[in-house]
Amino acid sequence: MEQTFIMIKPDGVQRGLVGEIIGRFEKKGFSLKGLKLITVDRAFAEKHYADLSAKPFFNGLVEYIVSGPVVAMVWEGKGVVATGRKIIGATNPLESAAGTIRGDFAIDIGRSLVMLLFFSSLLFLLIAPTLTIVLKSKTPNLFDYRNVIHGSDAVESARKEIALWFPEGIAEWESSLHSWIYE
Ligand code: DAT
Ligand code: MG
Repeated sequence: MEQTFIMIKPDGVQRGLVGEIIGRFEKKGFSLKGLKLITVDRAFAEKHYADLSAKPFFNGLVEYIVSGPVVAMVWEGKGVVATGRKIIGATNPLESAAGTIRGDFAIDIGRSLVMLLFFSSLLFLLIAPTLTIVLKSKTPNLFDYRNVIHGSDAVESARKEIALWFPEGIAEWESSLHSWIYE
């Protein structure tokens, strides 16, 4: 049976959305196979997001993920990777549909304000880089989305992420509701 890695990000934990988010996956019929509250360090967050290391928002993203505890989970079920992404919603909280987790609970895209500041300061070419560095160190949250939750984007990345986050392995059990959910 397919598995996916789902992580409630620090803003989701701080905002008390853990129960709500777990409830959505549970009610859909997926099975919880791994669960822990964990604060990761920079090296670990960089490893998790290694594919995005060249992106301009990478540093802000890493800062965000290490800024507080996250809830790491493994969910199992038929098509759980793709369906999990649908339950989560689009990456940009301004575009995620109502009814999805991001669509219902996230707003901020942050970056636009920084881009505005950056381009207006292009006029002052010399101070722009300094300004960006200062701004970045003072307000890392302006550089990436506050979008509450992460979900693997493919079966293969799910496998890698589960191995990274749960080196100790995950629970082996089957829900007794199985025959009520699958034909
Ligand atoms: P997703 O989390 O939907 O899989 P992703 O893997 O492309 O999206 O990016 C990982 C995270 O990085 C995403 O949840 C929020 C942040 N991010 C992505 N694109 C961004 C952008 N254009 N500006 C700021 N943050 C971004
Ligand atoms: Mg992704």
